[in-house]
Formats: sequence, structure tokens, C-alpha cells
Amino acid sequence: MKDMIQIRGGSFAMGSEHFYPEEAPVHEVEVDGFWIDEHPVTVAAFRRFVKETGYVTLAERTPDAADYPGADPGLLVPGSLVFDPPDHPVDLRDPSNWWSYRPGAQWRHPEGPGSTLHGRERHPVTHVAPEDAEAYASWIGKALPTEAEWEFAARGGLAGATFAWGEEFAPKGKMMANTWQGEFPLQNLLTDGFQGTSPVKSFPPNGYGLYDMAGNVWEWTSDYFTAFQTEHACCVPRNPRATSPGASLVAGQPGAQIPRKVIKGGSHLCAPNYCLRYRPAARQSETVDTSTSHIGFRCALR
Ligand SMILES: [Ca+2]
Ligand SMILES: [Ca+2]
Ligand SMILES: [Cu+2]
Repeated sequence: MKDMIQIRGGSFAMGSEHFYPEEAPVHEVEVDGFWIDEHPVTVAAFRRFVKETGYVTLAERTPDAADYPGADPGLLVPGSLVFDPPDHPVDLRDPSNWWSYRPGAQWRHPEGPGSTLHGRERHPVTHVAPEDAEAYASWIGKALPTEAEWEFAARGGLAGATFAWGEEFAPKGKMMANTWQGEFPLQNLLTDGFQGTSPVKSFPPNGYGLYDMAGNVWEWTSDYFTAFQTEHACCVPRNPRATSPGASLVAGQPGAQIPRKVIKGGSHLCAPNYCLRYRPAARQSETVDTSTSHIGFRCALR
């Protein structure tokens, strides 16, 4: 399979108890063998898909006012979330301090109208929602990985390790992924050489030969987001999947009526002072109507 890596099935300890609560508890999971893309889907690959099918991504369509009761009509226009760093210290609890909904932002114009993909053909495609990722995957005869498959692949055969390459963030000073160094969101030291996304395969692969599992862009999985079960289970789950949108709804949160999916791997915006999530166990929930400049995807084949 071109540009894919075959992963032999097995069981592994999923999750972590050393970082954020949503990753706990560590629990044993078994997955059957599968294939997975060796790097995130690139701009060039996504362009071929759009050229052949005429596909229009969610960010290019006008949002339906009925889905967003009370929304500012000025925001009910095609667009996407763009990283828009503040120039002064901000409250890290409020992501709206560095995310802006930018009309006209989409995969061809990652920073909004006027921005281009020039020189970024080998970068991961961004500004894709789950339905866009799924449309691409089915066009090419693949599927999105489940959360368990994604994490098993990201671990690269290293049981329980913090990072996809081991325990040390930068072994012998070598940067292993495109993350954020410095005080997010004000200061980006660029120790890894990249401010935004980077061409795929710019950093070493993990033990399975997979690139960019950590950092660069977050990656959509096929699973809806739910808390890990804390009760003792009778048996090791095999090929677990979260297929119920209802279970992912969180009352009281913004966008409470919109289902959430699991994204994995962290991005170029993940920094130790804010979001140490460039790790296989890290997981985050994102509403299915979301597209941003730091989320992409890769495909799997079963
Ligand atoms: Ca970086
Ligand atoms: Ca990634
Ligand atoms: Cu992050």
C-alpha cells in the first residue's frame, strides 16, 4: 500500500494518568491489525480529491442559521477558525483570546482571504471538518482511524512511553516534532524551526515508521468523544469504537447541542505552559462543525 504502514494488531495500555484527567484511567485495549497513512493527508493530495470530485468543504458553505440559535448574523458566513495571537498577556482559560472565526478562511486560504498555499503543497491540509475528512477517506477507499487504532499506532511499539519516541522531549537536544516552544500564545521561540504547520516528514518517524503523529496538526479520528469508563470492565475491549453522537454531548458547554469527536496528537500550537498534548495518550474533543488552521487528518485501512 503506497505511503501506508501495516500495523500488526495487539493489546496495549491506552491513556495516561500523569497529565490531564480526560486521559485517565489507563486501560487495556486490543486492536486488530490495520494499515495507516505514514503521514497526514497533504494539501497536494486533498487538491487532487477536490479537483476530481468538485467537493466543497464545510468551511466553504454558508452555516444554517437554524443550527446556531442566537448567533451573530455577521458570523453566519463561510469561514473557519484561524490562530490570531494576542499582543498582550491573556487568560489561558479562554481560547477565544487566540482563535478568530475568519470569513473566507478555508483549506486553500489557511489564514483567510489573500493567504495562499504557495510553498505548502507538502504541508498537511487544514480547515477540514470530520465530514470533509470522511469524504476524502471514502473517495480514496479508506476510512478514518478509531481513537484506539490511532493511539496504538502513535505509540510505535513503546509500551506506556510519554512521547511517541520515548521519555525525553528532546533527546540530546534533537527536536522530534513540530510543537510550540516558549510561552504560549505570546512567545514562539521556534526551536523546532516552524511557526505554523511544517511539511510532512520534517521530523523523525516513530518506531512504526509513522511521521507527524506528534504535533504539526491535530488529527480527526472516527470516534465520538466520551470519558473513559472508570468502572472495572469484565474483559479487554477489542476494537473499541464510540459511534453514538449523543454520548458526546456536554450540557452547559458552548456548542452543547453539537456532537464532538476525538482529535489526537497535538499541534504546532501545543506548548508546555498551556497544552502538553503532543503525546500518544493525549485526547481532545472538538465539535463536528469545527475546522481550524491546526487540525488535519490521516486515513486507515482495515
Ligand atoms: Ca513549531
Ligand atoms: Ca499530528
Ligand atoms: Cu494543544
